[in-house]
Amino acid sequence: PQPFNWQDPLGSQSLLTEEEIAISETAEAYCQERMLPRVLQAYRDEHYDKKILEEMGELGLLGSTIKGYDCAGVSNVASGLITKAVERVDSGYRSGMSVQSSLVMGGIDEFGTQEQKDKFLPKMAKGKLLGAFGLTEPNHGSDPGSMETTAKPHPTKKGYLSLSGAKTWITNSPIADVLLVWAKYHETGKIRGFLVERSECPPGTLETPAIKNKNGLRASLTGMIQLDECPVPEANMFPDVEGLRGPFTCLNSARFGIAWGTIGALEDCISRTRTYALERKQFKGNPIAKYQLVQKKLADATTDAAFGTLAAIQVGRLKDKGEAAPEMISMIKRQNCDRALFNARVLQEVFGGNAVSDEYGIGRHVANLFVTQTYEGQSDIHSLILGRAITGLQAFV
Ligand code: TGC
Ligand code: FAD
Repeated sequence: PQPFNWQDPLGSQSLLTEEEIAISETAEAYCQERMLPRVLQAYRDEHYDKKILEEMGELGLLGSTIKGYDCAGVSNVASGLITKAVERVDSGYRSGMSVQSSLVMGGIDEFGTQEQKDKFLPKMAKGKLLGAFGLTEPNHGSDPGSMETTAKPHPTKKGYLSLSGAKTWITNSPIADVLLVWAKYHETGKIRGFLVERSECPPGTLETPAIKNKNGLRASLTGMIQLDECPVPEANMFPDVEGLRGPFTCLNSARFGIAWGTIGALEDCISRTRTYALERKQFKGNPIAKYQLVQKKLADATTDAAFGTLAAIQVGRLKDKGEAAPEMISMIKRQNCDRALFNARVLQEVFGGNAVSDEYGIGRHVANLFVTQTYEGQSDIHSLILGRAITGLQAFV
């Protein structure tokens, strides 16, 4: 038998192709060598270095599953491995990448016109053009179907629509060049997607103030999108998709990514805790790693990380074949976020008073993982999505 490897307890590596292993190694090396040294200060300063997206673009890590348009066209499992490498460093860095890759580039690739794809995707793949995804509103988070943002004919500009409304808690909005805004279209009252280009918006029609003083995800930028009769060319609307199917299709990919990423964050917590517990001595010079209660915490967390990885690989393989039901993605998003948060909180205890120091990294992951459990569908909402699929009964309303 294989010797037990605490870093890959169930041998998930044996399920990967050579190409996937090579991509994972490239992503892990970049993240550990170039991202990790920056994260502590960035988190303290609530700063997001947008050069990170350019660096990721140079390595072909953005929009990685998209075929053509200077994107790598790799498998969903490979993209999951990239996401895991990034979130091993910080959920905020993964957030910036998820929005760019899954939510905006993914949306354009799936629903955009040929002109929209040609115009935006190659520059976004290189991280030269940054995206944001505006679905959540101040009064409508879990229930985006009730959104109030509207797209009406522009009163003075022919061939333009006028977008009005407010989006909140939007990752990357303060720095985004292209904002994918979901709004209700005047002719049908149905939700449609609009590509709002910051450089084309007259002064006062688009504001994207930052939301400051967050106690999680501080290495990621979050803000609002305020639209006041903002003129957007009709050509910037997604041509065919209407209703919530548009944003939720983008969310299927982003939620899949979070299911991978949170396991990366959890693995980092396990590794940091193991190192600390082997070094820290209490009671007659014993390392605290020798005590049964500490070992149980590591055993629980390592088991959840291993199970979470296998589930994510399985859904990734089905996604490549076009066979992944959205409920499968809800299941792994909910489970991996919940177990990562639960275990990270428990492992934090092993650090004693040092858990309070940001130098140890574990508190940052705990604060971040609370956010991952909340955005892209809070865990209880995913319970209701699963409950509906299991019973056939709708519990939301
Ligand atoms: P419901 O009746 O369930 O569905 C309405 C229409 O949408 C279709 N649909 C889907 N299509 C594709 N994929 C999915 N996963 C889909 N889920 C639903 C559905 O077929 C239907 O289509 P049609 O053609 O019949 O109209 O809609 P509902 O209003 O009852 O939905 C309820 C609920 C709770 C499931 C939904 O609203 C929900 O998931 N709420 C959570 C909201 C959410 O996830 N927001 C995310 C905002 S973006 C974000 O957080 C980014 S963070 C990024 C980062 O920084 O990493
Ligand atoms: P609410 O919908 O008010 O929910 C509050 C609580 O009530 C939750 O626990 C929820 O589960 C529960 N609840 C609600 N309805 C029900 C029900 N029917 N039954 C049982 N429980 C219920 N959004 C974007 O569009 N784009 C982004 O880029 C983006 N980035 C984000 C970045 C950060 C840092 C954060 C914090 C959020 C981001 N969001 C983004 C928004 C995020 O998706 C929402 O916060 C999330 O969907 C929850 O909505 P809400 O905050 O309005 O909570």
